[in-house]
Amino acid sequence: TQSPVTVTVTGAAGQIGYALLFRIASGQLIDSRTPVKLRLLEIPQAVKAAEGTAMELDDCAFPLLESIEVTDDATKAFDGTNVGLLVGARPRAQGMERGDLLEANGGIFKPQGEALNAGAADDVRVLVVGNPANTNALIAQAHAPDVPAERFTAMTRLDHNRALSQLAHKLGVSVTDIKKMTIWGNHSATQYPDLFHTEVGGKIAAEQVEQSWLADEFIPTVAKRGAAIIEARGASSAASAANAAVDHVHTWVNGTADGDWTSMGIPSDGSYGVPEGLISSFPVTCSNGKYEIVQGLEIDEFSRQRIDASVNELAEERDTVRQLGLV
Ligand code: NAX
Repeated sequence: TQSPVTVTVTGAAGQIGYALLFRIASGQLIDSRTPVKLRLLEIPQAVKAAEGTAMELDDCAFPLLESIEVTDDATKAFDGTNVGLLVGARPRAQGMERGDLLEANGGIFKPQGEALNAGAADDVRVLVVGNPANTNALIAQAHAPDVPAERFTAMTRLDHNRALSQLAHKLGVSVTDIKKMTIWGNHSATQYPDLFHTEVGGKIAAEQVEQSWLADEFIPTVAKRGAAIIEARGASSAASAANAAVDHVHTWVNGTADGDWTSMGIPSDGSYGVPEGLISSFPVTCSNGKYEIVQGLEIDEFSRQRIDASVNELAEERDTVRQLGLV
């Protein structure tokens, strides 16, 4: 039989946690053969709610779910963990400056990085969902010097999936007809969804849409989709975010299809002029449990400006957390 995977979810009592845990427990994160041990990390005030979710997980009698532990202790939560899904974060309160937001999140992601460093399994993979996701991932990574840097990733898969659906609707095709979508940069309003390498029916997507649609509708719709969901639902994206987290880890572990790639926020190796070390979204292929940046793409002036704008924002965030002594 397959040895179990230990999965730690932070912010387990939150709305993404509620949509995510049942997907993981049913075997969708890795595959339908691998048993799962769940660790739910919450702050003390939310432990009771997380225990309620654990009761419901129990009541599903999932064949693959071996155990569930609920804790408010990061050291316990990350001990021996194979997959860390860092969902819990400090939301931006009204009137909060970016520096304050980054500082508040430093108080969460620094100790979680330390706990991962102390106890995580050798093969640990970390996905940061909690915003500002890229820079929170950078903070956690900085406090886990014994974990290879490339194991810290940030989620742009929701943006990627949003871009796939927007393009599919526009062209009247199925999402499965679309290959090689890319999100570049930060998971923020500056992100750049790139259609200049995306293929639909083997032809470049950017050549199948009007330039005005691409620049004035597609890019802003994808970048501002989170706000549109809040406006419509009265609450931020939850099930779609959980779905993207499952997709991200599943692809990382099981690989991308031949002739396709995905988008992941990963530590830059300097490719495409993105300063080394910044956690930025790139086009990546995955195989044998590892990801690799797709190389050799030609970047035109339109794309260059947009990638640079988002990467500059990431560099500013890094400067801010440096000044705060968080990295
Ligand atoms: P909720 O506010 O519903 O849940 C967050 C949970 O995290 C709460 O239960 C809270 O008690 C817990 N928490 C806070 N600090 C913690 C800590 N130190 N340790 C453990 N748990 C802690 O938010 P939810 O809607 O679930 O969203 C979670 C995060 O995902 C937010 O930061 C949100 O901005 C971010 N998102 C990121 C997305 C992405 O694409 N990268 C998209 C969706 C989402 O907006």
